[in-house]
Amino acid sequence: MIKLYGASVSPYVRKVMVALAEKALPYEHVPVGPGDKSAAFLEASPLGKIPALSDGDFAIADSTAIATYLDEAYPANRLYLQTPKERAQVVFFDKFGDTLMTPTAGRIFFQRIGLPRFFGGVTDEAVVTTTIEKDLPPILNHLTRLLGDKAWLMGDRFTMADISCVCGFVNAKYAGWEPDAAQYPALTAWIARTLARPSFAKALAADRAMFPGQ
Ligand SMILES: N[C@@H](CCC(=O)N[C@@H](CS)C(=O)NCC(=O)O)C(=O)O
Repeated sequence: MIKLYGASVSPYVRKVMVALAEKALPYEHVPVGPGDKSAAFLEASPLGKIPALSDGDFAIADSTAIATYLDEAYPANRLYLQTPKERAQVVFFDKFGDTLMTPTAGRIFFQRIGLPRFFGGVTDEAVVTTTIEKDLPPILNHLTRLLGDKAWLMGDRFTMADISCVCGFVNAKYAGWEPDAAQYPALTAWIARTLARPSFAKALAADRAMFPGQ
């Protein structure tokens, strides 16, 4: 049985939850936080980061390492696609999501929710304002250009590109920010299309205890 370690509110854990659902793979969810000291988690994630996954005697951490493992081990409904060019493009978007979109939008969540709720800190709205007004627009504009008028980032195929890039928007929405629909009509329609998939609906349902009513 596949075991996924990590709290669902992490965008990187969410990414794996959505991938598992898209591939219709049954799994046990172990909702530990980063730094959990249980032996099974530390074996899968020696640095204590979430997500981590075990599948029988195999264990691995990092959302992309996990997702690429799942895509190779369980090839039905490929999320990274297969031709060299398509795969490279999905990996590009996956990294774009993980290293740019998610961490930048994540600053809003960290300032408004993570810091006060989990670290006893005080929100710095100046950081939130800079993130929204200065840091996010170039990323959103770039993503808008890359999306064009396609249904999904890779055209007519829903892939890890969409999953990875949309995961970061979710936490920002929990913290009260989402891109303006009038300014970014194609982008916001694509986010809504992505979030409407049963795989995302299932992953977001796991967050309800923390964010009731969202
Ligand atoms: N590149 C990693 C990032 C994972 C990550 O940074 N997870 C955060 C939670 S959202 C974490 O575990 N932070 C604790 C730490 O960095 O020690 C992935 O894609 O899985």
